[in-house]
Amino acid sequence: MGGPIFLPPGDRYPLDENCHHYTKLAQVPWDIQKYWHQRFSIFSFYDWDIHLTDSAWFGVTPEPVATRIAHDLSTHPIAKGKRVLIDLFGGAGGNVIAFALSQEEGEEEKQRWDRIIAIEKDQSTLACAQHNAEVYGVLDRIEWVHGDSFEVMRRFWDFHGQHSGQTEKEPGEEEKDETLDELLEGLNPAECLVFASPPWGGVSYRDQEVFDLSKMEPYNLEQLYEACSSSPSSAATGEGEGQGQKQILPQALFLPRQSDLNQIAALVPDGAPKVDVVQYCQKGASKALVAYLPGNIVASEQKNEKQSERGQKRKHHDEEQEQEQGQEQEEQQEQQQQEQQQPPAPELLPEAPVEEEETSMSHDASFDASFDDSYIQNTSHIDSGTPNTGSKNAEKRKRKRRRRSSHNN
Ligand code: MGP
Repeated sequence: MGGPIFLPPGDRYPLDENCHHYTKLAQVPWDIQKYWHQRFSIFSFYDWDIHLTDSAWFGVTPEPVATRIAHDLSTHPIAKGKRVLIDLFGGAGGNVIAFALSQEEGEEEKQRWDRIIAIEKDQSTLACAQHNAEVYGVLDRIEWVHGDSFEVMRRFWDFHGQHSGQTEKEPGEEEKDETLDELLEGLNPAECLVFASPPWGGVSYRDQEVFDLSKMEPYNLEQLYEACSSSPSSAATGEGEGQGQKQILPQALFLPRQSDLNQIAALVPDGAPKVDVVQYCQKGASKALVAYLPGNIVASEQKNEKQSERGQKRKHHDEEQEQEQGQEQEEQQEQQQQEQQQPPAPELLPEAPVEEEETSMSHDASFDASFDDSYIQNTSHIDSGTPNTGSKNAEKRKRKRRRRSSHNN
């Protein structure tokens, strides 16, 4: 494969022979049958033609967990002032769809993220993610990059500080996609936050009592953290923002539930804000933890100006949306009147199938950078089987898309 490629809006990979929508147990390879049985708790819209590659089943985040993480991340202190989310391992879309659906707290209809960039190395998996995002009505909310996320981040730091060069060069790296460069150069690091749900090196992670993150394969914890940091040497010689200091993007890392917390705590520099680690559970058992690691990039004045420009554009966009909403209300009233006269029409994206009752919750553990064994544990509940995508919202999204396509015609 050559260097990473940015897929311009509207461009997508077709589903191929590695992308499957299994409908019968007999079709499912034995090692993923366990996951197939859980398919509706993984994607509540599974029956609406969700596709996965066989290897994606192992790492895909179940929807209630993804929805809860998206909510927690939206409001987490590490995400304060961040508007751009970069998902380093997009996979089949489990997390990125939930991010694209998340809204500003207390402001219904306002997207939490201005931009969401999903990076995925495997073309078939990326095709599944795009297809699945379309099923959930958020395909055009996500910017898709096909390629190695370490190389993408190295190029990000080429524009915003020099990278420490810890990652190896990929063959064909010299064939640079200029549109990707434009995308990366246009990003403001002060607005960016990284989410990473990396491969954990197969299912054998379960056998370890405490998971050694330095041995995680193919990428270990330190490599992930470094990919989100500028090189100390460039910071030391740099001018202005980040002078003398390594720049670090805030990160939310999705890791095995029994990960070694000391290794996570050791990452953050002395004096950095507290690190949060949250265990995400289903049926009372943890599926994974997310480590919320603070960054250190503050917007400069110049960047604030750019932000306010963008804010103006957003405002413009919001006004357009308000107009659309007004139109939508009128349409709804019309529809209600028609419904009183006619039998109900079938929904375009019907109510998701309801799974058997499941109790899900998350345990929160917070600890200081100087972690000492005595962290607090709280519990809160995930509303499993009821993602924040009701059929009402799905229908709204479909209607918007219909209107958009009629605009385009
Ligand atoms: P699991 O290995 O099926 O554990 O993964 P579970 O459900 O406890 O199985 P049991 O047999 O022990 O009961 C649990 C969750 O972890 C999955 O739903 C995924 O969300 C996540 N997960 C598992 N793996 C192997 C990976 C991985 O390699 N990468 C990522 N990012 N997530 C994974």
